[in-house]
Amino acid sequence: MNIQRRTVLRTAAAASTLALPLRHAFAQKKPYSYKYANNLPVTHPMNIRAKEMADAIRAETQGQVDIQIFPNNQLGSDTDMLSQLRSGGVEFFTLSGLILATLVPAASISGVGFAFPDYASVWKAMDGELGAHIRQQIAKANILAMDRIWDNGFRQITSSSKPIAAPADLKGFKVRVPVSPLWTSMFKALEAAPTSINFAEVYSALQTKIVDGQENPLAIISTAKLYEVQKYCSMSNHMWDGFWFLANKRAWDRLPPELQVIVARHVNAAAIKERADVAELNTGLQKELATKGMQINQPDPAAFRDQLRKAGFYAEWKAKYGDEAWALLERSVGKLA
Ligand code: X2X
Repeated sequence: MNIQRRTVLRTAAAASTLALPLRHAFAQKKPYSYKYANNLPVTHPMNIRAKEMADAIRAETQGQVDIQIFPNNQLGSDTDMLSQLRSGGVEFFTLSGLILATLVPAASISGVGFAFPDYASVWKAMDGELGAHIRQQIAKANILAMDRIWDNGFRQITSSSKPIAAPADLKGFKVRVPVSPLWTSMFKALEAAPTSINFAEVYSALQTKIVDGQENPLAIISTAKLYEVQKYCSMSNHMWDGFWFLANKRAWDRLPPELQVIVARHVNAAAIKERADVAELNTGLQKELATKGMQINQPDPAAFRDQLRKAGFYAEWKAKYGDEAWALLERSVGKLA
């Protein structure tokens, strides 16, 4: 070994010893490496806005909060991800209030069939008293729900066997519903044959004909390519659905208050942008899905709503949620039952 090389090696060794305390200080400046998991394809507006949001948070906190996104059920089904959120295996998770109701029963009230006539009434309720009521109930389960719920959308029924034009078409119809008591109850009241399946399994359940149909907003029917395994799409608008952006409470409390403020601001801002994206997507998607071969029909929602009323659906769920919560819902949408 020549002298020059030895000198270089010695210098390098000295430098790395000196660098140790420095490296430690740097590591302390980036202690919050958090995971955010969700069930949607990367092309869905939720993941597009979430990526921008994570980038903005990283930039504004100078790398102190680094959120890694795990889309598309990479970490498991909604049921798995909910347990991971509770144990701290993931720090953030977006979940439909209706599925969260398996843990926090009050959280499904926003999904009562045909409750919301339009987006104006949705945001009035969810950004107002009804949303605040739900977030309080979620907090009791040691989970923090951020202020602004993200949009999933108004749900439509798809099928591989026939269009759903009237309530009679749902009789005995084998339909996948998410894992949630309200969903099962509603489709039973419509006399369908619902099966609870996590979204992670929906494409293959449709492909292998374990079920004949499912229901989801157009943005999901499109981005999850459900049109490849479904022929008919009935614009039933039978319920509105949204995703609460949830945080593990212990992980959230580890963030210093000034970082919490930054994270919350970006998460809520991303939700507002995502809502606009989904609304815009849904207006153009009927045409696009038709060009992909789907047959789209427009059933009359009144007939389905009457069927739910006759079956005692509204009375049953009003009793479950209680008069107070039901009154909060009716204040935004008018009398339901
Ligand atoms: O599971 C579904 O159908 C989905 C993707 O819409 C929800 O997360 C509720």
